[in-house]
Amino acid sequence: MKEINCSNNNNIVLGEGFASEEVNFVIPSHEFSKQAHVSSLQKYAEMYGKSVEDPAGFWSEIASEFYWKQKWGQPVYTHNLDIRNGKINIQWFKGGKTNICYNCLDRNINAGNGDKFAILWEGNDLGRDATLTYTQLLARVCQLANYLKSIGVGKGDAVIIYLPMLMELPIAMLACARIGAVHSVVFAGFSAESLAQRIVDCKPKVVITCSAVKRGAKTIFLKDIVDDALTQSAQNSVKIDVCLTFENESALQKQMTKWVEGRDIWWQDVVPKYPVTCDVEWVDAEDPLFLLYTSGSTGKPKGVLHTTGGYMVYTATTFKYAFDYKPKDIYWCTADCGWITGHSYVTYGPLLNGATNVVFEGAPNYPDAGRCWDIVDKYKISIFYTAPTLVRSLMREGDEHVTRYSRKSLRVLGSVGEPINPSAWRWFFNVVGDGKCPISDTWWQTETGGFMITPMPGAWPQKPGSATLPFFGVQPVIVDEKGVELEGECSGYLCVKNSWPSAFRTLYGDHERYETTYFSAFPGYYFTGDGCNRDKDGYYWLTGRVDDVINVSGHRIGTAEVESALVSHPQCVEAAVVGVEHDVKGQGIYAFVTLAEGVSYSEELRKSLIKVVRDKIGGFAAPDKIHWAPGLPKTRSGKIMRRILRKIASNSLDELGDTSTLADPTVVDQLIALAHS
Ligand code: 6R9
Repeated sequence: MKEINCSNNNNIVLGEGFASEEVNFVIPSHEFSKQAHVSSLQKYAEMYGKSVEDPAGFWSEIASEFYWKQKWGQPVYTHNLDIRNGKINIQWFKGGKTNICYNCLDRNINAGNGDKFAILWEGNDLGRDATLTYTQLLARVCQLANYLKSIGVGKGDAVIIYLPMLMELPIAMLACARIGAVHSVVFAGFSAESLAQRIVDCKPKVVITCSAVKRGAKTIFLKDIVDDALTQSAQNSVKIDVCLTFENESALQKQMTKWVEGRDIWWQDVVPKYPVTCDVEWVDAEDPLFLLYTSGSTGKPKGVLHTTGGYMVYTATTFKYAFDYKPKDIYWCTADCGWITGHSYVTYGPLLNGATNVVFEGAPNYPDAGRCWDIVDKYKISIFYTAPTLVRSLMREGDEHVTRYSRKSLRVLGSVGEPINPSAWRWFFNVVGDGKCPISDTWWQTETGGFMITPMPGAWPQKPGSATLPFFGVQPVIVDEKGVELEGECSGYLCVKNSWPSAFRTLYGDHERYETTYFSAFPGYYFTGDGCNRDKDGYYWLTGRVDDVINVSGHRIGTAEVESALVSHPQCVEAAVVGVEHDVKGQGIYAFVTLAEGVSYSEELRKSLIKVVRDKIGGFAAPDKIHWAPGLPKTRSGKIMRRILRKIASNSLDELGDTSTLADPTVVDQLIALAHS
């Protein structure tokens, strides 16, 4: 591939933050395009045209490649995305009976791929690894599925999975899917309190965890966190009868793990005793597959609910096209299954395609900054999918950590989680990919289930920093603040018109919140919460969240969640949290904190405020900066003016704007004076 400078004849309007960088096109090589699933913009345009003109026909044809116990009924989909016409509702392939675990495993085995590796597992410590073929994976899934059935878990029951990136994590997800149970994976970096909150919300029949995990040189005692969470949930009247615990012996052995007799069961003591075959529970396409909690603008995390059929068809298809996946590829996504990326593009998308999938337990910079490329060479990885924050942190360590490895197996790179700044894009492209691997910068969300705006490698030129064009069937629109759809080159709020198969169907137990959060701001559309520019070539440039959600290292954190953690500290009376630009994390967390009368600021207090956030949410949500605030800028009606706080946090004092409408304009001067204390 070559990068050509088009800045003279193609001056593209850049997204906020990228304004000083020149935009170049990166043209796919002829050899790459020739072999790609979608080899040209013209071919894409034909397929895209069909997908939006006849979504039912387009998706039915693809869905027919999967196994359905019973074919879906007509119409193929129904939806109402317009709140003015009544309840929001989306259905795809209703009446069809299928099972996603069967389609991931049995279907691929029946097609002759039983001996192909499904999972290549790489442990945290060098030299620890393991593999599972499709046949072996199915056997492990069935044993767990049988065990779960034996303790009374059945169709529609929730199961909480709090596991690190062991093979047992995708095994547990697939076992739930096999018996129609609804998994809810909680990222193993969440605190006991966050885990308890999720347990109380979805009331699982069982919690699945492990003794502990090593990440880098650190051991994290997961079972202790679960014990604490189960005590907290019992205090909220949700008692869990079974805590199935995998002994992760390299981190912590059985004898050292705290135990509650009668409730806690060792995975290794029970699961291997069960048969290696297990009948499939055929479920309706619209039966729930999983719940995944994500952060929103208000305090309580939202249980995003995905159903089976549409999610299956869409994740498989996006995986195939956006990565130009071919059966001989070896694929590695660095995301954790605790986030949506791990659901759709570690577990389901790759396995539905019969791919060989690397699952990595450890930290990507352990024992040193070359670990990723060591893994790439070890397994001859051809598709490598990661987050901009990792790219930026490795970029800082210097090229030699990359160039001392061959990486010649790589052919496609991917990025997700936040906008990738052009300089990180170029480093990823030139240094990691040796200038030959297209980068799929995939824009999507927990709510969307799969890729929405993404390059198709080989089909069209890329522009560093742009997610480029919509995937099949996706109709993005950019609206102004009044909800008026903008045409051509423009800048505004990103919405989506019409549904796509893997759209989330509701927020668990709170359909009203689903409707107000996503479908009320701009009636007739799904509102993504993201700002976006479209350039004159029709390319989309995501500019970040426009709501009160911060994106830290690709993890979504609600400002309200951090604020409520801070104010739970006995010495904090008020807190306002904003995101600020951060070199590695993309955004950092900046907290303005007002203390109780008579309490004075101290380093010790700063640490204890950070600790309270770690305890209530998890380490990844810890504020980067605490700014002591004698008062907060508020309107006369008491609303905190975050706009002003963002400017103070980013030291853009000449952009403070009009402060005269504040109830007390002097607080702004006080805050500026304290900015460097
Ligand atoms: C998949 C995932 C969703 C939010 C989303 C947006 C940001 C994700 C992006 C991106 C620009 C990309 N985001 N991918 N922004 N370019 N390629 O990350 O889901 O955790 O729900 O976050 O992440 O702001 O709204 P989720």
